Amino acid sequence: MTDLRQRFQDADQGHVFRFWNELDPIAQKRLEEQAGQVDLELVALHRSLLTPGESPSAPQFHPPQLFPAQPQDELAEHAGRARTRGAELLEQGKVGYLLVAGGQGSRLGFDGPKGMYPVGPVTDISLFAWHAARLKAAANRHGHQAPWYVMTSATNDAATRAFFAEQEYFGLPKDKVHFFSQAMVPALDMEGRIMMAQKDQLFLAPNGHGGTLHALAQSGLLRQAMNQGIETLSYFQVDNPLARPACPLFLGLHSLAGAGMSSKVVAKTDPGEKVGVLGTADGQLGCIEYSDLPAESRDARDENGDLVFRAGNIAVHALQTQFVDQLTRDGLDLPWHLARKEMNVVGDSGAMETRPGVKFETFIFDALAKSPASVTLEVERHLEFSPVKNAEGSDSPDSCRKHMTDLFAQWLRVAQMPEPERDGLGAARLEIDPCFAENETEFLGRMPADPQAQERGNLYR
Ligand code: UD2
Repeated sequence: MTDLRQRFQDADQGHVFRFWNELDPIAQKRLEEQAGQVDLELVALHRSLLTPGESPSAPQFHPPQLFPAQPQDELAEHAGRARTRGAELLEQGKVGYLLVAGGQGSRLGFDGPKGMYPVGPVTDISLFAWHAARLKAAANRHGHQAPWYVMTSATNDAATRAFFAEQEYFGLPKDKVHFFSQAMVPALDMEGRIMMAQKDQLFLAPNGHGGTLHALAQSGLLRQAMNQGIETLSYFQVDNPLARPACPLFLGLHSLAGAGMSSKVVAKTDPGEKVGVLGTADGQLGCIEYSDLPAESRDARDENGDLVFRAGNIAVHALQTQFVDQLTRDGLDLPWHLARKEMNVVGDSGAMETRPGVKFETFIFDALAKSPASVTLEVERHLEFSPVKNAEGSDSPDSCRKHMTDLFAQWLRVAQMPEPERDGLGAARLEIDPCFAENETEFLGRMPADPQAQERGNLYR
């Protein structure tokens, strides 16, 4: 303890123990354990980032080469080959699924892991259950149940594991679901001092989805996956129930290109939409923050009238296990991003107060710059992207239910089935289990040969 205190003192973080004498032995132990895990060198690095250095000259941005959503001619032929290749990878057990669910979901205002949020318009099943249903559907289709790696963080790990256990792993084999937890890093005040959430607790926050790679390697799961012959990790976010992690086209394109990391994007149609876009900055592929893109680039259109910088990041990636192994072997070096926020912390007097502070995160898409080759596949937004992020408005449960309704209603229309009535927000009690059908073609294929519309209607769930 003396040694620990000394190290904090030397790092100018001794204030962390300022309430020590008020704490009971259990609280003292808790604080000691938490402090013992802090990487003070990293904290010093974070502190140095609070003082902005010389601002680098504005980088040259260029749009990435896109594989189009509607390929023609040779590209259509290539897409055909890619689909076959992707399906082979899935059948041969060379793909593992990687879900990131370590975030705090504070914008949604839901008390619990975001993956527990009910999104099924009829069944109210959770985001986790939706994803699980897709993975089950993929296993049925490709004859192989791939492992599912679920990243949590200290804020939601226990609750996530308990939910999966309580829900019996949503019908997936328990031994195919693996949890691992990302690291937490202390938030700092504007002077670079570690903030306290309680007198016996540091203010810790997950280290960003860039932390996935290191956490996966450290947990031993990366090695395990490689030993099992898994070559590609299909990465997706918990907040998007339309994500399709078992996409033969994407996996196949990625594989045929010999890429280390690839991405799916959707076309941004409104220049003002606040999403990052994929592009190159000084020749390196990455995600350019909305705020970093100069107005003339943001609004620029090509000869077809499409936005030049339209590759909206939906945070769906394919990553080679070999690539992740190489990246993490010598310590992964992703840039740190700073998020300035108002935080509820213990002040010097010991009372709770709201103070400005900074959280530190790395982002997975910064690994794109390190990939020797990469595919950027444009997909249709209404088919693959409707995240649940905010409590209301855009990217909310309401907008997601509406988008799900639009999608499923479209399949009903093509099958000449009656559509259920919509509510004032455009959503309906309409839900199609991914295990029944994941797309329009599959849906039509599953319809009885000679049904009356009414009978078909009975298939609603
Ligand atoms: C992210 C992307 C944005 C766009 C959008 C698509 C960033 C900075 N921006 O925006 O460009 O692609 O997603 O939906 O990523 N997570 C963790 N651990 C963490 C932080 C996040 O697991 O430490 C997970 C989180 O559970 C969620 C996902 O990453 O599934 C996205 O996190 P977010 O909500 O902070 O990202 P957002 O919406 O700002």
